[in-house]
Amino acid sequence: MQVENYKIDEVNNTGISKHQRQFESVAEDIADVEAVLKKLSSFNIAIPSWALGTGGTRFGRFSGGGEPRSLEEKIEDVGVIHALNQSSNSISLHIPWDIPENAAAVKELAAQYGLHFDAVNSNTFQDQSGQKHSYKFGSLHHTDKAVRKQAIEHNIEVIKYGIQLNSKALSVWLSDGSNFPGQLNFRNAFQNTLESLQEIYAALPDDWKVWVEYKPYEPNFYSTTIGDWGQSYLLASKLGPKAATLVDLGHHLQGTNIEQIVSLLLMENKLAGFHFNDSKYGDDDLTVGSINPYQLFLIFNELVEGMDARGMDHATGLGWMIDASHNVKDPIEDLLQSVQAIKIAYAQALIIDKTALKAAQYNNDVALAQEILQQAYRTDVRPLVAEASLSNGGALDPVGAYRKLKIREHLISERGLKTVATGL
Ligand SMILES: [Mn+2]
Repeated sequence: MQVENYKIDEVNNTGISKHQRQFESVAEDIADVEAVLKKLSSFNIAIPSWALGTGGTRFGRFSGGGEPRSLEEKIEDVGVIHALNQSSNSISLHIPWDIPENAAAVKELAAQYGLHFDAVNSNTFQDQSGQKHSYKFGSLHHTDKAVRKQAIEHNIEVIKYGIQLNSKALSVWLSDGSNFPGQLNFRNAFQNTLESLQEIYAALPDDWKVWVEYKPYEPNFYSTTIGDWGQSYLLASKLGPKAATLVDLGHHLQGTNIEQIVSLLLMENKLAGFHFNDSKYGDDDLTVGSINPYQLFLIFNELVEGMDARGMDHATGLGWMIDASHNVKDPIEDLLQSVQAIKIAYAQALIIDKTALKAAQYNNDVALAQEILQQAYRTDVRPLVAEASLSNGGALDPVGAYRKLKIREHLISERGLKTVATGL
């Protein structure tokens, strides 16, 4: 379904005077509000193809109605999200869950919704039917060259799909690791991973990147071969300039200072981008900003500061993507909430008084530095985000508009109550 502009306008009109009051009140105190709005308007976050269905856990899956049954319907759902928030103009495909059988048609369909294709994601953490070798004991790090070769060839095949879709990056996450001490020779496992990635790297087009994701544990519980940013950075450095480290917010042990990691990777030009989600305990894949929005803000503070220091375009300088999936919300509402949370954190980071913060840091005025950061964090920037959305033709309140326009009800009437999307 296509969400017509006039319908969004109708919903916006019911809240426009309240919005204008709130916007003027917050805009008054912001030095260059036009510059902030411009940055917010051009900021987009990619939607992964696997997040459009209700996620499962290892205990079960409770599908909602009207879930997309095909890649085409997933594109349609991202189209709905983008129409409402004007901030989700790309989709990230996971191969083999979403193979574009007819790339030209898929690209054309996406373009009708104003969408393009973000990074493509490979999968060597599951066995697929008909696959010759098993990934039970790993893929790119495997002791058996034949298994590594199969995993390398899969990644090269994913690049080929991506080329047809005008993607520009391959995102690699490996579950390779060990469950018990003694199971693995760490150096061999790392060396095998490096050599495998070198073969994949050699197949990258000139204008492509490979993003190396890390994760401390799960599904392996003793060691993970790319377990932290140091291991990812080491691989990315050895691979070359087209390789960089991908930070997934949920892939850290509790208490890890993610903003410091981000700051240093950015300084070294080795930060590929983000997989946004939130977590309470581990890789919980909860809605962005639902548990720890302050951490998200502190990360965006480092991102804005670090990108400005390098003269980078905030919108295009790094890869921005949501990587969340859970089992209780309507996936479209969840994604709309996640994108809003990201834009709120970004807006808060944009309005930090950076000159004053620098001076406070230089003078070791610890209390003042905290005051400056929290002044921005405690500002209700939602009217700024809404104004940016409005100026692009989006909804003032995307979740509210989604409900008022009864979009899920439409999708259920088109697709049925009992549909299950491919994915986790
Ligand atoms: Mn991820």
